[in-house]
Amino acid sequence: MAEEVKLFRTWSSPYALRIVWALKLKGIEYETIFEDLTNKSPSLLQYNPIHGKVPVLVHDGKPVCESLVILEYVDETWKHNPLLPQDPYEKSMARFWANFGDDKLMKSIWQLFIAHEKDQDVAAVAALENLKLVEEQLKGKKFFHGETIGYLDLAFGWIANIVSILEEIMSLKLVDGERFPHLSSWIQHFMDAPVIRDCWPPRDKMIIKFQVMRENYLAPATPK
Ligand SMILES: N[C@@H](CCC(=O)N[C@@H](CS)C(=O)NCC(=O)O)C(=O)O
Repeated sequence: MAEEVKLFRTWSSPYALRIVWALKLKGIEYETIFEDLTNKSPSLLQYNPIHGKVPVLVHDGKPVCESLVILEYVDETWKHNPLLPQDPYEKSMARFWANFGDDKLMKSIWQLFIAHEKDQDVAAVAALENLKLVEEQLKGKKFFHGETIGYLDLAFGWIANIVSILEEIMSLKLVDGERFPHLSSWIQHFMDAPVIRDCWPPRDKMIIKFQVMRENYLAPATPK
């Protein structure tokens, strides 16, 4: 019997995009279920009762939640075109940096994006320091694990897309070729790969979405 693979996602989620790319790189057929996060479907809440978030991958009726966990599940289930390094130390380092990306880097860039003007310089220093750490991981490499796209490229994929969207909205350049030569060249290689390029959400829609989010964060609280 053919396997049943379903992906619950939204059109814009950078976390879900990791799984779209992984399934594409592995050549796995799947069904997409687009969620409206303002009105989550009963299925999403059933499959991810703890967080109620996308992405959720459902494989033959079994749900897997959290994008980095799903990436590992995909890699271990369909072993061709491996995403994670095979060496245990390399693998643990890949997990470490992926967690750093979500826990520290993404948060610091978001803090900068929603900072009021007076707090922007301090927020920028934190974001740039974190970006510098990623830059160092890319020295002498085309992709994070060498010559082909792998787990960490997918985990950091949002940098290639969302950072430039936030930069455009803030009218501020964070990742430039002079300050971040390795990261800039990685972004170019990553964006140029057809498997990646073909899946980007529409940029104009993303700009509007993030603009609205920023305005909502920066709007003064209305008195009660
Ligand atoms: N750590 C989660 C984060 C997923 C996440 O934050 N997804 C957002 C969409 S980008 C979501 O579903 N938000 C709905 C909510 O917070 O209720 C992962 O890696 O999968």
